[in-house]
Amino acid sequence: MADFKRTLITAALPYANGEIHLGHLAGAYLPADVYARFLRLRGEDVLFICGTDEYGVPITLTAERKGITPKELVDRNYASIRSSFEAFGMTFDNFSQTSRAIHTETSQAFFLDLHGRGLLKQKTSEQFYSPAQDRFLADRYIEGTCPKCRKVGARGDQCEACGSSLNPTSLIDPHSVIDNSPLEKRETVHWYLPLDEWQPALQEWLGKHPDWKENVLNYCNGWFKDGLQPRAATRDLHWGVPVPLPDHDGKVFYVWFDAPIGYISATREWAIAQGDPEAWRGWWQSEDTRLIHFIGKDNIVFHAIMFPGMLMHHSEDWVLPDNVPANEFLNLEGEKLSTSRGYAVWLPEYLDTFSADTLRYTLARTLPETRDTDFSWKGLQARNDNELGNNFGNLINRVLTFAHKYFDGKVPAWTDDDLTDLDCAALDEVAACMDRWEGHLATFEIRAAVEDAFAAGQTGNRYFDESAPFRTRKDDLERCGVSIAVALQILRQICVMMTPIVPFAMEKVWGWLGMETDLHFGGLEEGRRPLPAGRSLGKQEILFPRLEDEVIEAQIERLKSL
Ligand code: B3M
Ligand code: ZN
Repeated sequence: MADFKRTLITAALPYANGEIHLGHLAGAYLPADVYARFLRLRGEDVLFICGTDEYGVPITLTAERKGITPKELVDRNYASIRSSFEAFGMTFDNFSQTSRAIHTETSQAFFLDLHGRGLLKQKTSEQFYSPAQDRFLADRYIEGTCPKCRKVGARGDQCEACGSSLNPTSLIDPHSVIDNSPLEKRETVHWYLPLDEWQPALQEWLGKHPDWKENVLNYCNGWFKDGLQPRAATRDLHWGVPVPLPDHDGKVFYVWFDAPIGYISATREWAIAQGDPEAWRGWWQSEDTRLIHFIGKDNIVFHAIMFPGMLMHHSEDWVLPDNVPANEFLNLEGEKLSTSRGYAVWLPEYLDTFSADTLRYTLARTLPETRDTDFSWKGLQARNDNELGNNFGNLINRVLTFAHKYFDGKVPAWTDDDLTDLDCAALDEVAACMDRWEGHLATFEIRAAVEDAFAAGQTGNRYFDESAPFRTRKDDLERCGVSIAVALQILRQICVMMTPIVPFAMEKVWGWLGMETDLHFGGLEEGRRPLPAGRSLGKQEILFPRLEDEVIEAQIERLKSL
């Protein structure tokens, strides 16, 4: 890997058509946030960018249904998504919207750069148009009579009755699913990204990234094998970034053309807010910047193929993604999530009753890093009670309680010479866990990193039992003090390891340990060093209260009723 000075992290822009659910969190947002927090702990220069993706047909339909404008809808959803992300502990440096002027300007300039150099293909085709609604319709909004089995109600892409896959222009009596209005064929012109022509360059570039996750490389190689097809960059629609060419009223960018450019717009917006409008270039146009896109698997083609192709063929030199650590899907109680039937756990509702840390921990333990995984409420309860509570919470509680009760709430006096084999073995083991933890996070293996932290917690608890300060305090208070000092050092390392996972709780622990460095910026270094004797410790409280069966059962029942 080349040397780099800074890391630009992006998380997929959530579509502003509804709330965030656990599938989104497990796919992109939690891993991105854990990684960003990890790099900041190491003292690295990080910029973490996100925002809502606000254009496209589904948004216009939801807005119509609610009797509001698309802009009103996305502004509402933006505010709600932003606040639940914040309560979940996401640490974006900027969370923007693609409906803002800066994005219109940025994406139009990008389009004009490609278009002005003749790189976009212009093609005329026939598409269905609703005169009543004055709009062109995408295939999935077209219905008609099946030309094969003559049943009514066949979709533009498929007839459910006979199973034939259809082309919308072959439907008899085509009409709009939205309002039943009759449709007519009209000619329309569009611009396409020539991904077919870009394939060799993309393949060569991807060939230089054998280190990417296997699932991501497999998807990409599959598309290459089938041969990339040109992809539309524009649409006939009124809600979107207008195509910046004369005589093209009613044409906007295809949402997947403008959305990735949203990462750039959001970085520009951040730079302006910093009072240094050109600062975005250091993140996008500099050789020593690393770009990492966190996404779910359904977005791979756009981030690993389409957007890099766009960046590569722009006239300026852009940073290309250094990695695209995409996750697979999270299922819910053994079933696929379905937003259309409401089969999901929504973040704002979750946060009404439960803690962000418990969810972050549970998801981090079950992230679909290499294959689809399952979230269950019983699993969450067990992770909270048995792991957060009994392993981490217990260690934190017993060590601090002891220090307050017998050592005046201070780190007991100790020197290196006081350390026994048992002490050294425990410290070495935890240091080894921490090295593994660091290696795992650096390669996006978050589940494994949490296991390392968990193992350190087990080591800490075992050490406490074996060094038995509850016995030595009666006949050898000095030895007892050394054990507590060692246990406190273990605690501090665990606190660092757990910070990206359960940041709300660990911030408290860091305070109780009386740390000097900001835990979130550069705390890793301090966390590795022994705690100075005599430091005053804060009074602890319960960090991970147990979850009652009733509240868990209620959630399970809710899902069953859907
Ligand atoms: N809005 C995610 C989705 O709705 C999509 C991500 C855009 S990232 C540039 O599937
Ligand atoms: Zn049919």
